[in-house]
Amino acid sequence: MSILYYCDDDDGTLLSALRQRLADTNIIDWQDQRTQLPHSDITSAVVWMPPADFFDGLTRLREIYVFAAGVDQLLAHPGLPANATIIRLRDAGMAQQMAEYCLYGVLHHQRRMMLLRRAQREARWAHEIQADLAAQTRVGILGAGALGSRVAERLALNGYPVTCWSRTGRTPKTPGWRSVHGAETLDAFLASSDILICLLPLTTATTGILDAALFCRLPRGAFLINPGRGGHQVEDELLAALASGQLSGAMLDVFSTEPLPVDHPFWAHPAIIITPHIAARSLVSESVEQIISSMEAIERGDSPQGIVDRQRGY
Ligand code: NDP
Ligand code: OXD
Repeated sequence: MSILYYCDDDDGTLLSALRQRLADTNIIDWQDQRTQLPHSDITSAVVWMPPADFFDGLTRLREIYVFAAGVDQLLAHPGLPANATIIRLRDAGMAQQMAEYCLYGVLHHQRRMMLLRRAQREARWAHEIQADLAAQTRVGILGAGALGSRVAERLALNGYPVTCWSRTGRTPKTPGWRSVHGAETLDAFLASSDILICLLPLTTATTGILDAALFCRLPRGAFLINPGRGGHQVEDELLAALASGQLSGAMLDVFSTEPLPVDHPFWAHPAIIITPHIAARSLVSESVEQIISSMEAIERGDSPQGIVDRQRGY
């Protein structure tokens, strides 16, 4: 078996870990110009953001292992072979980091850090700025998957009332948070989200979900945390919601264009915290073990976890 490899931001660590664990397998680095690709031998690929011509000539490709949780970029790839099975990462060390990221954003808003930092810049002793109690700060999470559910668990431990909204629902395994699902629950869910976190995959159903119509269903002054995908947020409608006070602030990790262009209005906005798509990264050893156990499952004729449903888009 030969595996073709391309992971956009790998400094070599992931490739060597894969080669070490799969010592008997020919792992071909797509970027290695010295390699003559024996295209017809390649049945598997490990990828993250593969270039436009990556799939050219891979007529026998059966499985594509994605070194990420989100597969929206891959599903949009014009050369994606129609019949290959796509297997994505599940958690792989990301859930804990995502929980920390979201906890930081929630604390930032609940403890009024934006206002306190502003007062500090003015050398103003702003004793009147008081935080709400965690128990009074309702958090809504769009998505109850590997990441959303772990974020819910973490925030519930910190005393926030948390509700996750998803397509089919999820039974909480720990106390302190609840799960609702379906379009008919969305209005009530949004109306009781003082802080809204988006951890949905980007699909045709979720593109542009963070728009003016959604923002106006949140309580006035709500705070948005989006580590999902840039395609979820309608940027000018987000700016308008901040300008009107419907939203009091936002913490954004993802953008429709990444890196965020230097002249983008988000950079200088006083109520927006920008992070450069670093909320959670896949950890190498967890990811490699997960990819290998998926390969073994397929070899046994079993169905590995993390198979992407192309129709659903995640
Ligand atoms: P999962 O597939 O495990 O979970 C997705 C959740 O979204 C599920 O609860 C699913 O519901 C729900 N969902 C999907 N479509 C809809 C819809 N149309 N309406 C309502 N609910 C919907 O994904 P993960 O938790 O692993 O990851 C979520 C996303 O986080 C990724 O797709 C990626 O975009 C982003 N991400 C960002 C990172 C970063 O560093 N910024 C790092 C990693 C991921 P159901 O289960 O009922 O179908
Ligand atoms: C992912 C990501 O989807 O890093 O894993 O955004």
